[in-house]
Amino acid sequence: MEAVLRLAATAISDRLTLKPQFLGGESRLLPLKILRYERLLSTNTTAYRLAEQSAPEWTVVVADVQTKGRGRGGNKWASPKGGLWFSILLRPNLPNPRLHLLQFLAATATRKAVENETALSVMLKWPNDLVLGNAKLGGILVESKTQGEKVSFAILGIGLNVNQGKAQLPPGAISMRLVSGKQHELRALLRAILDQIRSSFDELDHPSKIMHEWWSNCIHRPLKVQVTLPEDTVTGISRAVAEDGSLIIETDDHRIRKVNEGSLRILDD
Ligand code: BT5
Repeated sequence: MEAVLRLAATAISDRLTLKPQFLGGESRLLPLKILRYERLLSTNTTAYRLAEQSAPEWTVVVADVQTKGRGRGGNKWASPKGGLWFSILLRPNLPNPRLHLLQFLAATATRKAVENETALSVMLKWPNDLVLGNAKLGGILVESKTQGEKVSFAILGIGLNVNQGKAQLPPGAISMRLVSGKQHELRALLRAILDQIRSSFDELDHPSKIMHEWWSNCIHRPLKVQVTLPEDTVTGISRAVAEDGSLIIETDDHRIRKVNEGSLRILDD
């Protein structure tokens, strides 16, 4: 870890985003610091470490390759060259129970940015997937440190398969290049996603708007799904997402179940 952190990072831009943000009534550009590394264990780990060392909000850590990229609950995240792997350090003014909103906001922002940049139609799958066709294009991992009732900082990690070939993708995954037939520019994509996240950031004050927008682009709305929980499996029609981020499923015997974790599989075609 130490060795990785000692690798020189290249600041590719201090002020990448062009949209002015309002802060304390004064319109000004919040600086965005992007640190690019050739190789890291995980951009989330490095961003977390920087947050603990008081790095400012909107520090972005990008790596060409992650050797220990991770997903939820200890899942591995394959991160070879050709994908976009990055983490944003945020200090949102959020109570802990609202932290999930970041993930849903980021999914919508990423979906829009990818669509604008590439014309590919990306859909969302509960809870944290970006999908293209019916394969996984990317995922989001939010990690955080809390202080009392509040989020002290959050690390918003986003991984997207961009230019990898089939051999570099795990089963069930897809890259943009495999669908578009084109090589995509990672830097332009990163810029578009960061811009989109920054311009929608104020929506954190409007949970229903975030969840509504996410649900409008959900691929299993309303399809038959199976959610595997640590000690249970729930099967039924996915009917909605609640404001607390959980998925509402109508089971075969017409009962309503609310699930707030687990892996989802779509059963309908
Ligand atoms: C996720 O986890 O989907 C969140 C992935 C977040 C990755 C980013 S990259 C930047 C930042 N730094 C990190 O270390 N992480 C974040 P989850 O829902 O748990 O899905 C993980 C599962 O997706 C794995 O168990 C595999 O089945 C599958 N998978 C692994 N690598 C993949 C890839 N490159 N593309 C598509 N699916 C993959």
